[in-house]
Amino acid sequence: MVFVGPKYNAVMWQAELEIGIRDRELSLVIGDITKIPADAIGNAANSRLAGGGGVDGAIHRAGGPAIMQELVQIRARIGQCLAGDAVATSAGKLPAQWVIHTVGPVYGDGRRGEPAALRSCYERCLELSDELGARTLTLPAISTGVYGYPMDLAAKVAVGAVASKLSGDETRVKRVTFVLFDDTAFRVFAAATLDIMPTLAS
Ligand code: AR6
Repeated sequence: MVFVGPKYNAVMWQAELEIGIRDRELSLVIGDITKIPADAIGNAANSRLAGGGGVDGAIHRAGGPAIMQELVQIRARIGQCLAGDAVATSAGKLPAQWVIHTVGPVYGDGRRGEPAALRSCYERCLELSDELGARTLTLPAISTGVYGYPMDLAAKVAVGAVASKLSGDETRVKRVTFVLFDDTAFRVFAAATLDIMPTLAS
């Protein structure tokens, strides 16, 4: 499928969607985030930065113990990482230079600040990427697993936050890729992306 309009263009294959925003790119793929090379990889962590299951477990398993050693030092310094914030470590054996560990909100009823905290996760990942000098960033669907954020609501927040950063003047990140774990998540994120495209700067 090819979409072309005065303000945007996009190409969608069966399991990949790319859209251009200014001279940058936002893309979606289905896959395992630990296998896809990028300058920085986003991780859906917990506030104790203690590792866990889901994408966090996969990142620590694939990256090796160096990542946790750095997190222990960060924890000693800052105590905990609050929902909506993020910290960065090196990436161990992952095909990346850095892992950006962000803490998504646990979803309650959606009226306890969850959307703002989730949006902040993505914004902080972009901001830390800029501080580190990362030009490419992969991101999972934060909070949509153990933390229970409904995928359709999370997709709107995630895509909106990242597209808005890529539309702005501040970031030097060139490509952000959402790595979705299955076909359903991909379709939901693709729908959210296509929904906001008409509002984006070319
Ligand atoms: N690559 C890409 N996406 C993945 C992968 C992977 N390898 N593995 C899972 N996902 P979750 P959360 C998807 O539970 O909801 C941990 O224990 C998954 O299908 O990993 O933010 C932490 O330590 C889902 O769509 O993160 C925290 O305690 C998405 O990643 C807690 O879970 C996020 O699911 C964080 O919960």
